[in-house]
Amino acid sequence: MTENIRINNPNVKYTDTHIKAQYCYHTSAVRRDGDTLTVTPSVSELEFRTERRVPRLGVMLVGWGGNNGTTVTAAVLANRLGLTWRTKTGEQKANYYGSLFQSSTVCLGPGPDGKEVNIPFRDLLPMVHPNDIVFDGWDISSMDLGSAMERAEVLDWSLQEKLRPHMSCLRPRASIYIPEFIAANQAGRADNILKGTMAEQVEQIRADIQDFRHSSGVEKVIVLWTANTERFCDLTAGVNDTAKNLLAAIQSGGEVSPSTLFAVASILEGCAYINGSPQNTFVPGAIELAVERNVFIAGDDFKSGQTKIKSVLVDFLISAGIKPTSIVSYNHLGNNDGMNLSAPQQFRSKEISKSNVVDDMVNSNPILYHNGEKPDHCVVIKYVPYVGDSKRAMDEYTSEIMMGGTNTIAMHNTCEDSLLASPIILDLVLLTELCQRVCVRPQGSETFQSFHSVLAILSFMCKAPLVPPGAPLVNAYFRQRACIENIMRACLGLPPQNHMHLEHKLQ
Ligand code: NAI
Ligand code: DG6
Repeated sequence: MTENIRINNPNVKYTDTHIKAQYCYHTSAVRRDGDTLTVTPSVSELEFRTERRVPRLGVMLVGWGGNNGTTVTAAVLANRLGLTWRTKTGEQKANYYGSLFQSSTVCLGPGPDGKEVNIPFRDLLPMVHPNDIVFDGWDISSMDLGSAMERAEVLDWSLQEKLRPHMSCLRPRASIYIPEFIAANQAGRADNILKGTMAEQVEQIRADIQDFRHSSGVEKVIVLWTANTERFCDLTAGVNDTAKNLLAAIQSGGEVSPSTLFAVASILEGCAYINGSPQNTFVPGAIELAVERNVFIAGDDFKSGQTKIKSVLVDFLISAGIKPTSIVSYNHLGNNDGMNLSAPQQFRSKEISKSNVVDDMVNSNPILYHNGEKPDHCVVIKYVPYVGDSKRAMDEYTSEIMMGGTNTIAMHNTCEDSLLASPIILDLVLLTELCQRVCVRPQGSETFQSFHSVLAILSFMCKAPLVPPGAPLVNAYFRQRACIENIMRACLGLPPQNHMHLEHKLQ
């Protein structure tokens, strides 16, 4: 199902190449004088310009041979080929469930019968279809993607049999391996590694990106890290605090993580770079380099299951005036990610990423939380090989309710981790690609601007969103979703979705 949207408004113009929309952006500024808050609304006239032509998109995955890498590649192939397969409960058809753009809808407004007209999210603006993405990538394990898909134990066997001829011919490129950044238990699969100095390895990654671009005929390349979680990198003045120092550290061999080396190579190639893992890939020098080169970066850490629910549930509780006082989140999983996270430093990266996700909601409610008070928040991850990719997440939310009452919500979630992460990988690259075709002319300016290099609109898909300096960090699920929807609506000159339904509420 695909819908063609046409906006009937003189402020929106369709040329052969662009959608041009005049847009009134309403905001308010608040000032406190003693006990009085003065709110001053303002409107600025912006022009949004969106390129209509959708390019042939290439996506290079770092960690291509892992559970996420193989699963997302297999899922796209299965959808492209329209595959069906037998399971013990009947015939299954390839789909993109879990993808915001492919499988959720947005409301355009009421139709002639007064009923809401909902369309696929992807149809709001011209977007790349995931079936058209060409994949490539790197892995420290040389295993071909057919065998790696089998190693991952995610997809039904009968689907694997259908996919194997298409997957086995795909082989990850050799990658950068610095053993100290990931768990020692990963050493056994590292048989596909680049040699040479750090600077030479970065040059090789750049050469790989160029080779992929030329050999596949894609017009645009986005690079995404879905490799092992690394330990945090030390932030050191003179090493990674500025773009210049970071580039110098790569030449001299200072402490630079593989994920940062990939980020630098991508930025230097003009390719957007997305970090799907929790580590601090985007050291200040990497952010500065991206800003200097006007290249998008985004992260960190896919928000797939337990954290996604947390960003809904805590938002619900706090916005309902209920006070969460303790949040305890257990996970156990048995895939390679779980094995890597069983090492303390790699677990610590994930613990940090999973623990800060309620801060914005807590800080938004000084009626419930005073003087820096926060709920107790505990995150536990255990490696249990038997459950494989079928992660178990158990959460207990305890809250204070009226008059000293206590409300405890306990939840148990079982799910294939990589089947949650794969559609998020697709959404991340598709939205990044769209943002590369959007620019905005601020009121009074002659020139159009692109979004800030730190692409905060991708926060919805990330556990620990990276935002430009000074920008608000939003974790709350529906605010993040509304941000994407309303910015896409702005590109069409449509006002933000307000859910007021005033036309039904008056006499
Ligand atoms: P995985 O362990 O199956 O795959 C990671 C792959 O990266 C492995 O094939 C490994 O050989 C490779 N690798 C390690 N270091 C590398 C390097 N320097 N260069 C190239 N390849 C390298 O893990 P999985 O399950 O695919 O997850 C990938 C990442 O995504 C992990 O960091 C995980 O924490 C993160 N993540 C996963 C989520 C999920 O729901 N599956 C959600 C949020 C984050
Ligand atoms: C266990 O926490 C392993 C992790 O890689 C998670 O599965 C992953 O980060 C997903 O986390 P969440 O909280 O979004 O389900």
